[in-house]
Amino acid sequence: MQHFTSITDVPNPNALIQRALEIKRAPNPQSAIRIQKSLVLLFFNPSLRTRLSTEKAAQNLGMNIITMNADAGWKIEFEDGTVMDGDKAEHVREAAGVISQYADVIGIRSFPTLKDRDWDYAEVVLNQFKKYASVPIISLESATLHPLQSLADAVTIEEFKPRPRPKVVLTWAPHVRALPQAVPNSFVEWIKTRDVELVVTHPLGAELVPQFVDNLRVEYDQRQAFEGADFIYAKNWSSFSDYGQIISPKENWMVTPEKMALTNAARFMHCLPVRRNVVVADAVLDDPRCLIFEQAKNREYAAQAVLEWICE
Ligand code: SN0
Repeated sequence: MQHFTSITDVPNPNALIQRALEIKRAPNPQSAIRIQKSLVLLFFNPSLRTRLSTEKAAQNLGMNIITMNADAGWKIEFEDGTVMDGDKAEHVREAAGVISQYADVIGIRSFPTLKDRDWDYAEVVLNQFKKYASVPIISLESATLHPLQSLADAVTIEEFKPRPRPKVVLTWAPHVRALPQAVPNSFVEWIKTRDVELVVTHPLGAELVPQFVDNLRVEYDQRQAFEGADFIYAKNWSSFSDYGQIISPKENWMVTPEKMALTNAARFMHCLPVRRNVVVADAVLDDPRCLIFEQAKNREYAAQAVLEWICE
């Protein structure tokens, strides 16, 4: 069965990027595809863009959409072979099996614990749904990846690149809370397949999982990394090695106008939500070169391209 949980599920990522751009150029053609199928979106965590853009994309395709916050249902047991005498009322075998009776496609958002690295990186929630649902699964951000975001980001870079092989810099930025590594893992996984010069910059201790960054240039000096950049993509993530811990470098890693001045008039990108004046200064976000709304808009086309492909 065809799922969408990582770029590795997609035989031709470039075709998906081009299709999203095509939908954007002609969103309502006469021949618009209508898909008479039901999509159930299940959220174990908060969402604004993912929920709205995926619902909108499904509506554009004429799909039937049912969205549910997981905490409105019974608490789900994900381990096989357990004695269910605790607080969890329903096993994922039944939950996934039942949702499959109503859904032709299931979208799931499930953030990491940031406590148990092996459990998080085993993608237990997503994989148990894959195992026990009888329909395709779409990731709405899992413990370790956020492919719908990265597809939209790839679309945005394709759309706004000022030269054939732009320099794209993924920069770690400060935050007050411990955040997942899903967005940076996924960004690297997608963008390293594009024709770009990709540089990752972060302080010591913020190293990403080696499997995603192999062969990539990692720069510990943020200013050096910014030089000549066409895109600055900022994101905080918590430590992978000291798992789930907040990283507090001595230098200030916030993206400022002064740092942006080192770039090749770079376009600023962030997946949102963003903490103003912690991750990035107001002046960078409010600058016309900032692409946050374009990224958010492209989430709709990315989701539509994925739904079309999954429902083929
Ligand atoms: C999530 C993350 O993975 O970092 C979702 C990003 C699309 N972000 C947060 O949880 C931010 C929470 C905060 O308190 O700022």
